[in-house]
Amino acid sequence: MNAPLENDLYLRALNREAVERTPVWVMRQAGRYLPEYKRVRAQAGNFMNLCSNPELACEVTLQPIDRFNLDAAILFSDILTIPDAMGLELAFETGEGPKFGKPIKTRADVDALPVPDPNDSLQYVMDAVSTIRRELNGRVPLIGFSGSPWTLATYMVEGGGSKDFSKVKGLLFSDPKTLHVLLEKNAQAVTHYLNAQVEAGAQALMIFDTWGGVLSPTNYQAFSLHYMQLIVDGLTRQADGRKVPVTLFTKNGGQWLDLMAKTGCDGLGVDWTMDLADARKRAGDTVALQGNLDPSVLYGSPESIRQEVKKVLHSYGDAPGHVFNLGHGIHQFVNPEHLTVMVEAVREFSTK
Ligand code: 1CP
Repeated sequence: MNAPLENDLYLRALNREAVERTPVWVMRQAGRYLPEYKRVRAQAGNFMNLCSNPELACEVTLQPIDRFNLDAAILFSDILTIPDAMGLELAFETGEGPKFGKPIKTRADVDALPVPDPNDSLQYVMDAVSTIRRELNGRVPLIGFSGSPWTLATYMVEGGGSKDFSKVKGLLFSDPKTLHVLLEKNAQAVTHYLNAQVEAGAQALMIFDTWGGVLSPTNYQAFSLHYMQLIVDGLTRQADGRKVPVTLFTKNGGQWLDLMAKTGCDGLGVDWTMDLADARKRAGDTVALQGNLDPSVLYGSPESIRQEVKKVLHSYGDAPGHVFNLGHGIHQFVNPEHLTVMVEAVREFSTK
């Protein structure tokens, strides 16, 4: 039996219920800007060892909760665990981004891809989820996550990170049918994976569509949003007698918040390129909004961080349904004490 939840501000805000203060967590809150993370990462030897060791993954998940008293924990893992489980051979070289030993090159590669059973080749992720949930002991809810089918496909086809997405866009415009087959498999894999995370103890879900914003409007709908819709339709939305809220985040997707809200998700992540008042107008009133401080604000002085936090809270206003976050992941070179300033400012300025 898991302990009852002591702090459910995050879940209530996603449900657009009134809250005493605005909950706050940070994308990439566990990571290289924290000296305590770097120590555990060095102990693990490499990034995948860290992800696949439930005790170490649990330890780094809890580090930012202990240090900053955040209102939600996020599973320490990566979106690229799924393509790795499909056989693409993920590796993280030191100082470099992710690389696949066997990227997708041909239609035959796509046809040969298995849809992984999450309780087999991804069992290590589920073990991390259940370990973290137990160790959290009800302090704050645990967010499970995955990449969107399109964002996963960009890495699978490019073979790693990319600036121009030439290979995956080349495929989109030369052989869209093959890309659709790949996206369909990714959508199935993500749906099973997220449902298994809920089964293992995740209390909320987030889908990262980091690269949806590089698509044209019609292609965004056909190649990214459509597949996120399939996932939302297939997710377990209730666990332990509580709703399991789902948040969708398309970076650079502000212009599509209305379409994203129509998927039936509970929350939308907003990056810093759109004001939250405008985001609310566009998204309508059926979803909560998460965001959206520019991550670079944390390079500024404590006083300017406080002012910028105030602006974000003010742009959202007094209505319920706001989860404070950065507009994208925290940068590697940020001083962790500046994050303390941010979190304390959110508490101070949003307390009712
Ligand atoms: O060497 C290291 O320690 C690796 C750095 C690192 C970390 C800390 C990577 C490699 N992944 C992670 C953890 C991670 N990744 C989390 C953990 C939980 C938390 O937020 O604290 C999450 C949610 C992710 C998700 C992720 N991975 C995304 C989507 C969110 C986003 O930031 O846009 C993406 C695009 C990735 C791919 C990835 N993994 C790692 C890197 C450096 C990258 C980006 C590669 C690129 O440049 O495209």
